[in-house]
Amino acid sequence: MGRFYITTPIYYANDAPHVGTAYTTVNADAMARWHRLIGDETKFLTGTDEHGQKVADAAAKHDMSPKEWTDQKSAQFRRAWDVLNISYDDFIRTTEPRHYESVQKFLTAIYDNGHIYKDVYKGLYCVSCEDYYTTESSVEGRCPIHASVLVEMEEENWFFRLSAFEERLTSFYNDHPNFVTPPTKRNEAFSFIQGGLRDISITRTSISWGVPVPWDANHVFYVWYDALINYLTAIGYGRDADEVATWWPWSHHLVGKEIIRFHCVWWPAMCMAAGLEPPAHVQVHGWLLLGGQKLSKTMAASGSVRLTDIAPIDLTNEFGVDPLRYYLLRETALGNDGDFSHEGITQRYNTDLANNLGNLVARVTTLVVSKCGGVAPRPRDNSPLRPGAELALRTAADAWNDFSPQSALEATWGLIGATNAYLELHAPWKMEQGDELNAVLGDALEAIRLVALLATPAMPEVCEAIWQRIGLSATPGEQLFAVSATWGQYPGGSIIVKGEPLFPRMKTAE
Ligand code: ME8
Repeated sequence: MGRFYITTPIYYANDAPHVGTAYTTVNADAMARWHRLIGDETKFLTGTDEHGQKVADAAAKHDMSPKEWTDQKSAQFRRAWDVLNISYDDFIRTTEPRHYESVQKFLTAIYDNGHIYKDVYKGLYCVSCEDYYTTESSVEGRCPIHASVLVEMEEENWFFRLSAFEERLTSFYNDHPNFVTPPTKRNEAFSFIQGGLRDISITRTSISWGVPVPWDANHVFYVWYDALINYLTAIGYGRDADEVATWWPWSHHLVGKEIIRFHCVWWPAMCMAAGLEPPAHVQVHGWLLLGGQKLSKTMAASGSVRLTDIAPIDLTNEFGVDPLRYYLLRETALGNDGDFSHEGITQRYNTDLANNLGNLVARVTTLVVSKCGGVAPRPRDNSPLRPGAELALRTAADAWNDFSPQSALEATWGLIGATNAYLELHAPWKMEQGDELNAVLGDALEAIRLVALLATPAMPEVCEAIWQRIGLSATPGEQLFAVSATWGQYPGGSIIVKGEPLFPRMKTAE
């Protein structure tokens, strides 16, 4: 047992939560839940990024002050994450006093260490990225990510001497081969460093919506510079050195692939410059892309066509919270791009949830009611299902530990498939009452108990409901995995009542 500090990017408070931001947040939540299950002391941080020109522009467009606007927007994020059953321990807003204090102390440390100087900056700026581009890195004067026209900017700014950290970053990457995962994304980050680093401007005079620079009243910090520090604010940087020492060595940042440079190059260099170790690990994920598939009726009715227009809440209304969480975790390996579609969710729902999991639970509980008088039998120590279940437990646990929810769920569904096949083989529905029938059903009940334990980080409510269905009064998410994940603990003897289907089948989209 150890510690685990997991963070999501803090989302810009200029927009509403959407499927993309839900994807990251659900993945981080499943990781946090897994680590709590294995007994790690866990801290899960998410929040909103509330400074910068993009947010100031959005507020102005809505005739609001930036503060009013971000109050409203951050509340919207909290609501969405509450609906998705996100178990965050802290929700940070970069407009909070605690953040101002940490940012000012952190950047003053870098300044005092001689890594910040003043110069004039001239360049092409993308407001959506809140980042500068060079003529070479732009695409005919447009942003390579947003395709928007870049704006020529010239400012006197404070600069961070990033170029001075090339060698230290190179050694750091060589000494910490798993600093960034998956390896393809690590190589991408490393090639940024090998390509040569330029100093970066870290303050602005053109806007006032930001954290004031303590040593120069005319400047505010550039939004990315203040934003990255949120990961330290939340563990007390500048206020509680013990808390920083408790959590920082166990830090894991989960981020989308478009912000690799900030998290895997700038951020470790900033930490080094401030006299701190870089974070322990950055896990990069790919993008969900909206394929050319038909949209659901809800989506069509709201006129949505872009992924960033799809509200997670519309999807939970249609599919339920846990099925959406399952789809987001199961469909795409973390690190790859994935396709998001209404058909995809419907298919996962009908196949994996209704046919495989739902059907298994329904079959077994119905048989216990009809053939065993509702009294659950016990599993056998030497059950033929046991070796497969033990393998699934090991494989899924390794995958969860390895930030691979897709593989963890694949292994879990492997056990569901094996249990359904075991039932087909023995056909308990044709058996008379007696030891053989009890043995088959007891084994299947134990497999169901273990499946729900393994799937609880992904589907906490459904898994709790499954344990109730099989007569267990405890909650799978509150167990200690090492204690609960051994074959044969299903006690038997409980009274089982047949319930409503866990996953009523969905109609496929016409
Ligand atoms: O970048 N697929 O905030 P942001 C998967 N404030 N993930 C997606 C996605 C998609 N189509 N679209 C967005 C910022 N995301 C900064 C971060 S951190 C110190 C500051 C997710 O609101 C993904 O995690 O633009 C991506 O990195 C994040 O949303 C960007 O959110």
